[in-house]
Amino acid sequence: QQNRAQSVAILGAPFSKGQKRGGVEHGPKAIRDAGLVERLANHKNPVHDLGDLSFPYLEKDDSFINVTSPRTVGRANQVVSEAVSKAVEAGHTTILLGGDHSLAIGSVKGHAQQRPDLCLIWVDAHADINTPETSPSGNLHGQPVAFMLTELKDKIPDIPGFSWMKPFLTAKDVVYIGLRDVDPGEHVILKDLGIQSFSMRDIDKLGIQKVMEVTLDHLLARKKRPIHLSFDIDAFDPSLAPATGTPVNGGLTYREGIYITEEIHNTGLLSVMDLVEVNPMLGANPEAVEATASLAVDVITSSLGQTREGALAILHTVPNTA
Ligand code: NNH
Ligand code: MN
Ligand code: MN
Ligand code: MN
Repeated sequence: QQNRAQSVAILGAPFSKGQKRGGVEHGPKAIRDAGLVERLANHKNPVHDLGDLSFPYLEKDDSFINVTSPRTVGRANQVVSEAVSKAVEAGHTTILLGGDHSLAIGSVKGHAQQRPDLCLIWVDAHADINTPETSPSGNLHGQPVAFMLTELKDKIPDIPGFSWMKPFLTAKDVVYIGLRDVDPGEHVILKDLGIQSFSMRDIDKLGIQKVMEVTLDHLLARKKRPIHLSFDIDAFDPSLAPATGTPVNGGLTYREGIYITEEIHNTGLLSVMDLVEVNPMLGANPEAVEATASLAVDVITSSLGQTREGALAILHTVPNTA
């Protein structure tokens, strides 16, 4: 329960170069406009919105192998890494608002700088563990986990923009939840490395309660340690989260998604969270965008202790009338 008393820091990362669709750089604004800070107003600890990071855009950034914008993505992740590391060092439970999911490279790396024993829960329709060679798209938002894992060190060539980081995480420290669109190369990697993962089929079969029990047991049974939650909004069913770049049918229900974050909150070990891939330019109408951003807010507040029983800050007694 070591993080219970911690303040919260919010970091915006308006960045989109890890994939090719415009608009996801407006994710942080959409999530703030959906009332994130207001909804955390009765959090028991101070909430600091640290504003948006700014990223240098490099004019000349040729593809490497098939990887698009390697230098721009690498440099942005270096900025993210430093900011997350600083926020964690300052004692904040840190929330990174994306932006596309390539930002997780810097976020998890910066977190690991302060908490090398962290574990990673990746909630996503996709496994994001392509290597530059297996990637069907060349988009770095489909590759962040591959950059982190020591086991894949020899599969990742030296890519311009990434010389500042080395792999730092091992496969047994990662659990996936929500998968339903895994590329062929990713499938082999998940199997070879024996990564614990729960696809939507597994959730259908076991139920979300069992999935969370096994997830937390797998990561925490031997030793309590900080949790990094990397939450891609496309884990949800597109009916709930339409404003995202790569929606895939058959995703999490609202209740499954919130159950995941409630269980993570209840460990008291959430240390850093990414909420990524909200793209306000992709909803069919303003309502679709608002629904997606508002869902993102619910996921964050639930991770920070908003309960369906009513409590965020806990009122211990009912106030008397004077
Ligand atoms: N797997 C595909 C790729 O590598 C799609 C990744 N898209 C995501 N990942 N949104 O979460 O490009
Ligand atoms: Mn993702
Ligand atoms: Mn995804
Ligand atoms: Mn609580």
